[in-house]
Amino acid sequence: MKNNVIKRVVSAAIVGMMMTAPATVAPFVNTSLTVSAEKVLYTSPQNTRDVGWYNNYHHEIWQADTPNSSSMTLHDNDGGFSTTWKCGPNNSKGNFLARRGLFYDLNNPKTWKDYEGFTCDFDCSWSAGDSGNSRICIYGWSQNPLVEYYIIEDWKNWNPGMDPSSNYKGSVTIDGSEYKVYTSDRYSYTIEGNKNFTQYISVRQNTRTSGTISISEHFKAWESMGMKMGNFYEVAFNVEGWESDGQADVKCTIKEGETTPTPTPTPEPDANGDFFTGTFESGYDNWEGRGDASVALDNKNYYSGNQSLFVSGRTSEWNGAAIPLSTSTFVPGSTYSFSTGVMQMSGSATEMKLTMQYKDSSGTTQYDQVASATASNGVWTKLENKAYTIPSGASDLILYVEAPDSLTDFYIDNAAGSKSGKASSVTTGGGTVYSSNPNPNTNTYPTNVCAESNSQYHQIRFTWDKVDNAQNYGIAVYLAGRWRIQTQSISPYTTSYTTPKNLTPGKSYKVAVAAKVNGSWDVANAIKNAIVVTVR
Ligand SMILES: [Ca+2]
Repeated sequence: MKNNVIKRVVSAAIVGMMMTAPATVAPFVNTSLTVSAEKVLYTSPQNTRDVGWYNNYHHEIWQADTPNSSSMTLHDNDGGFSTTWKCGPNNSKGNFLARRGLFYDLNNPKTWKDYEGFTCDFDCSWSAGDSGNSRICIYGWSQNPLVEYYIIEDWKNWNPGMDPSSNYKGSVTIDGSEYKVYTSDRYSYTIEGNKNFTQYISVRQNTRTSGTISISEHFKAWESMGMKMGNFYEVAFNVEGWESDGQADVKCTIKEGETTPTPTPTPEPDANGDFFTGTFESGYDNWEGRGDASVALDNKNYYSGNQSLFVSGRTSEWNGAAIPLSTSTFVPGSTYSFSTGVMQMSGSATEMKLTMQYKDSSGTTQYDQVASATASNGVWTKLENKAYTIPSGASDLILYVEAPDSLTDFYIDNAAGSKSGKASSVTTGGGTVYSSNPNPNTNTYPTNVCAESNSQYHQIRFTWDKVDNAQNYGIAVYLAGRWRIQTQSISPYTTSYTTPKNLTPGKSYKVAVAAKVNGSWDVANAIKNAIVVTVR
């Protein structure tokens, strides 16, 4: 009687998987596995299942609709097993399942909460052919309500979340990855006979073949989504194939009474709140050319320090400068600040953009805008997004700078990936641009000072050439044997000064224009360049 019940469990699982599974594609070449263990189980068309207890773990191997044989070898030193299955392609509807774990049987008065948590440490090396589909997962049942559940860690070709009849319930982050959660209502064989029941399914987005599965964290998440778990029947590590051939060797320990393991420490930013910075003072800082573009260090244009990264040779708008990012540092679903200074000298303004390239959970490459700004010609410009969330399920992250409307060369400096909320060190308009500042260290006073006297208003307007890095300009007048400051608060963005009206016509003045650079006034050179002007 009990055997019949268990067979129905297996059948229900497989029926669920069969409904929308893809067709057979190609054969699979099997290879052998070597493990040491004491108990070996076989299935064949004449003997389709074997079930029982061994070393306090409950196991089952089962096959259907295949002319071939499969095997399951129970590890002696842990709760794992190895298995080799052949149930496809063969023009069959072959199904296979091998599982081993903790078994509590029907009408167990306890729920999962009474066991104070379940975890599974596992390490599974496995492969499966291109035909059919296959998966490795935590699997089990509970009653009241009647639920068949899956926590799928890795899969090939298809998973139940792809079934159009499944209901997407949301996502949850457990054990360092997003899991997408589905339910699926079914009518089939169950542990209680032919009945309506519901499948609960968590599908890991960053699939893996080893680690610790916080099983009861899924139960908790499911219940928070309204997916109730009742009387606890079973929890097992399961290897499944549908019209597939494959092999697996899983080292596995399922623990009762354990909750979430110690979480893997998330990398912390440095004392400045940065995970990476691109200063280009001593190298490329992991940035590289993207597409046909190449990168080089430049010591004439820079936002800070003495160098920037020069990007040239772009043949498409998406070419630029790129840096690969690790998902263990930039965790999908978490939020960070990304920024850089950019500068281009195409002769006109153009849009500059910071973009995240990534693969989504289905393996499709996506491009997500992080920040964008119009960069004026020859002006260091800030690209910044202080709260950018890495898309959930993303992998293969690449952050890059592009000019979507121009093939211009450009420069980047002060690039940073930082904790969420951190502001860029770049201020648009700052930094050093070579073309307008050929000799920044000696140009500390205005040259080409000119004066124009207005005879209607009896006032004088002074003009001069711009001093790069000027913080202020000032005007001094030589009166009664000494220089007197007229003003020292003229904006560095202005290169002219107009006196008050109604000065005395015919009177002459000696006037000097000075600049404040790096906190000091170069008065001596200003006086050397003083001019004499007469009021009209
Ligand atoms: Ca720099």
